[in-house]
Amino acid sequence: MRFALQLAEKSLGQTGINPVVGCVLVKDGRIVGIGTHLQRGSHHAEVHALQMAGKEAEGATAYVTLEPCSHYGRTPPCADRLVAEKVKRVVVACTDPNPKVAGSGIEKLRSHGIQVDVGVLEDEARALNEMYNKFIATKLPFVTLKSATTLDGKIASRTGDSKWISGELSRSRVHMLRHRHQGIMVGVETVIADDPLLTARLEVTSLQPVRLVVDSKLRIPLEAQVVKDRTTKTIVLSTNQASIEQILRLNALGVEVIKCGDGPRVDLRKALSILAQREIGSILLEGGGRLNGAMLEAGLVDKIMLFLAPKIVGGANSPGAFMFEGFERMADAIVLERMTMERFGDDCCLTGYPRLE
Ligand code: AOF
Ligand code: ZN
Repeated sequence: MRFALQLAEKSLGQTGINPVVGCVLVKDGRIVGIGTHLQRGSHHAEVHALQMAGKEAEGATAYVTLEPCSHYGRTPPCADRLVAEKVKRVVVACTDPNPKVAGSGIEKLRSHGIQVDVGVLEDEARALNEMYNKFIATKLPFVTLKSATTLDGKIASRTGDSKWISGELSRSRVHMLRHRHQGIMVGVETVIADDPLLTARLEVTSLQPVRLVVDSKLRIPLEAQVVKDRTTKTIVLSTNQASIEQILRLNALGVEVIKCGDGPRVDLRKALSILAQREIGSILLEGGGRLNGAMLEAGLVDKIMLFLAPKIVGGANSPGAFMFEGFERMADAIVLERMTMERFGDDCCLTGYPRLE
């Protein structure tokens, strides 16, 4: 199962709104087939492993990181295929939260006399699909807020200088994070201040997430890199008050504008729900402080990754990573759970999950 989880992990970022899944087939003490789900619409993990095993699948044990599916989606049910290939036993890490599956895959296998054991390395398997789990259950994208700050919580100096806060190792980690999300979101102030490219730049060519800019008044400069660069698509999230002339100018440059709500500000929940309908199931939120604050206040942030650089820049008005009105009482503060810490050179990365009441 550990090996199956490793296989699944390698596909993070390339299955879209589908889960990552790994499968290992074992017979008479030997691995006879392995598989991982590589892309939405192509074979599920079990099918790859069964095809590799051929005749050896009969009587084998399948280790699968997610309950085999029982429904016709873009591909036929894996449970049927495991039955047809006469697999003897199936070991499952965790059940599939997809309402179309939700235990029925396991039931189907058992009803055909296959021994099924559930719950091996369950926590690891669930954590691996945290984005999928949220999306399939809520039809909202999973949002990871990533920020790099000084020890005093600043994302720029008092003059607005921000290059660079974190070190090279942290920054290359961020490109992997970009690869693993379907969208990268920033506020228009970040585009105006930093003119970022917002692409995933790894040592090898990688998939590119969609760029999402929250911009209620369509202030985005037409010469911004996210407008001019063609590496990936850019979507601007605005409001019904957006000027039609500016929308047409952006459209002419290949940028789509989506109106999210009638108010003076972008309705962030509505924006996320529209993006989910377009099959964007995961978003890396990269600031700035005001958008981070608004997303947090709206309860739309699922995970926070804070890269802390060993620097203190000071400045009473230097921008912070989380800017919102704030709470009167400490007892009302947003609390993070399941905190972990990693090191990237001299930077620390703190990861946690805001407790959603
Ligand atoms: C499995 N093994 O490797 C995966 C599963 O549209 P489809 O056919 O790709 O189906 C997608 C659904 O199938 C997805 O929401 C989840 O319930 C399940 N994914 N199941 O047995 C796999 N990727
Ligand atoms: Zn399947």
